[in-house]
Amino acid sequence: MILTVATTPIADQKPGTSGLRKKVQVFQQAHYLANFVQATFDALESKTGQTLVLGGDGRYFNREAIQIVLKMAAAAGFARVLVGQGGILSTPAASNLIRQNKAMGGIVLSASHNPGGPDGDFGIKYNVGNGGPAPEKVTDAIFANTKTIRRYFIADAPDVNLDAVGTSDLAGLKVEVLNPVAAYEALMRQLFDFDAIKALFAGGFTIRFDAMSAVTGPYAKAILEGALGARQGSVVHGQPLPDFGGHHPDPNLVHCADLYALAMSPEAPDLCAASDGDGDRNLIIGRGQFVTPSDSLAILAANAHLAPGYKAGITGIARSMPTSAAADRVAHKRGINIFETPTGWKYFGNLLDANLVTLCGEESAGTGSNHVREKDGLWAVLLWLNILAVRKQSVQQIVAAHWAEFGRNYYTRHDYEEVASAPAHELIDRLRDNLANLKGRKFGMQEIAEADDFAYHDTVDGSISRHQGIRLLFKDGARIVFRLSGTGTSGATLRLYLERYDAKNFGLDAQIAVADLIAIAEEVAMIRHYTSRDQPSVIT
Ligand code: VG1
Ligand code: CO
Repeated sequence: MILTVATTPIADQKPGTSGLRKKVQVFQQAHYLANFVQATFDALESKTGQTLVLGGDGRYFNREAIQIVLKMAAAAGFARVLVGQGGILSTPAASNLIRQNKAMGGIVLSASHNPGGPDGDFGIKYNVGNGGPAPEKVTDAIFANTKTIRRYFIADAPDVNLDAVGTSDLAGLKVEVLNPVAAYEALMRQLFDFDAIKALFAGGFTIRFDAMSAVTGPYAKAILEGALGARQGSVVHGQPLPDFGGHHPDPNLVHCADLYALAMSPEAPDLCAASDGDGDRNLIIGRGQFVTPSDSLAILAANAHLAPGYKAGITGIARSMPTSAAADRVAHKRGINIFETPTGWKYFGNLLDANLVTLCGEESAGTGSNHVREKDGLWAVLLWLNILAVRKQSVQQIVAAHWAEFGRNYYTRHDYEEVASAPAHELIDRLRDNLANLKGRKFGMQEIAEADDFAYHDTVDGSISRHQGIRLLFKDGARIVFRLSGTGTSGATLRLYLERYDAKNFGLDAQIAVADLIAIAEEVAMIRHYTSRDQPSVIT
């Protein structure tokens, strides 16, 4: 039986760059999740007879949410839902299932790298038929529906058993619970030379992969330890936990401090890696060598042809605007396309679909390719492993050789997390109002050549996305970018991105290399004043 439940619009259900993210308590309010799911279903054309993919990163409230979505999918007329066993699917694995099964779309339950647990965050997003995050046109329609919603539809049926692989019926909906890893592993086998990587491990190569008690554990264990023969125990924190073991599943140098210390120690394995809550981000640290995500994108692009899946070469690279221009140097030298898009994976979808680019990346530890339409943490680790197996060099040697060939883009990001929202917006507004005066301003040896508020013109669909970040572009190619996070769940987070190119000297500490830019950023933006902080909360 299908129930019609009366409801009222619950304010502020605006999907951001990565869907809707809120505190768990917000999602636990009566009708809150159901409102958003109905608003999503109402934004879609005919669902009758269609397939939907469903899964999440296993965080607190995942199982309850899955049951609600299943019963609402039955009420909406979907024919079939593919759901990961235990309600588990990494974001890239969900993207793959949508594509392979020609599903209409998918619902991914995750707040990515945000903490989980009863006091943590929860999130939900809708992905479209190409496997990627819904474009703005769709998220705008969902938001409009959340403003007017008065009812939702839900099947009155018992919960589905999520723990047993198999097919069952839910009020006429076929629910297929499947192994979350199998199809993803098969895809990785097509892209990478598993025999070469196996031989690398057999030869004594060591890895430590920190799954951060999040979704990638089962994937990493099956592929790294199972299929590729990495030593048992190479994957740590491999069991997905609802609260991520109390940790913050963000693979950066702050939340992976232990892994970093190990990588810099005499006991360091050849490769240390980690991924985030939903498995789409990656951290790469070689023995004695941290690889910034921007450099990693450039290095992977320069070497992708060494892996079978990319042996014909890549058509181009896309990077988000705040990501360093290291990838641009590779693209220019190799004569392939390079695109600069706003922050957020959804902007890469059209470029990938049109085959204008093969690889994409963001400075925030996201890298991926045309194999799915999401960033993919484990994929990045496997591509690194394939390259290491072929080149038979260390990570450190590969990075050094890359800088010698292309020069180094010194890069750092400073985050001011959970600051007061109004003054943070004021900081950005003030810069935006001052762009004309900033252009041409001199600071010692430095001069601002261009100052703008980044706008992206999508050449595939013609859409324009404005206000994507304040950019100060200096005469010598250095750059400062200011933007506000779209994924935080309390207050505002100011992100300051700093970059300077050096063709010859590669040995500086990044903070020292951009010290003059840090001072200029403070001078023009009065960060201390507007954030009431005298230093960033996270430096990466
Ligand atoms: C952050 C990152 C951005 C990334 C987004 C989603 O956004 O900066 O690069 O696409 O998170 O990542 P923001 O607006 O907070 O800067 V995640 O791993 O959801 O999946
Ligand atoms: Co993520």
